[in-house]
Amino acid sequence: MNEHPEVSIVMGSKSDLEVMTEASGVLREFGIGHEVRVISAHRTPQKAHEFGNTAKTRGVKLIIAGAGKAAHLAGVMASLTTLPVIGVPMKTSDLGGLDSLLSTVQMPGGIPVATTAIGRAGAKNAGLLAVAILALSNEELSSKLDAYREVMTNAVKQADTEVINGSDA
Ligand code: RP5
Repeated sequence: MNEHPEVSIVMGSKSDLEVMTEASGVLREFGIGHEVRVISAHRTPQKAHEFGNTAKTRGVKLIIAGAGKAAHLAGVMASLTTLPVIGVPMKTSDLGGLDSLLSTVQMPGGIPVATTAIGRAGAKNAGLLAVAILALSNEELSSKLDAYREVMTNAVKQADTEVINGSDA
């Protein structure tokens, strides 16, 4: 948490928190100041409007919004600010997250939401996408992101070597 966060992570319900910690974990790893809030487009609409309207003046540079079912939070945020908004569709018990995905991704022209995959991978990628956007104007962050990618690439190469050598197969 941070008094002057660069990134806002908002979610429609506390039930989204466990998944959304994937995003905050990435931001923490990269040393990016962020805040985490529960604000619902449907259950607390006034709060959502106030939050979206004031994000830019508070110094926030981008918003990550996670929501499930009729997932309008990211779209509502995007309608209230010109900051980049990354939407994370939550997996749901009824429709598996397809409901959240379509509600988040199918924005009308003019109000963009950069939508990630459903659930945990999407939340993690939202964090990484936020890092990539901030890294455009931050060389140190850009180098950290390169190093992060290299570690991941090496892990896959290592796994390939292990499978080729038959140690795990
Ligand atoms: C959405 O409805 C939330 O983002 C959550 O994913 C879903 C269910 O919310 P709860 O009923 O668990 O609070 O607004």
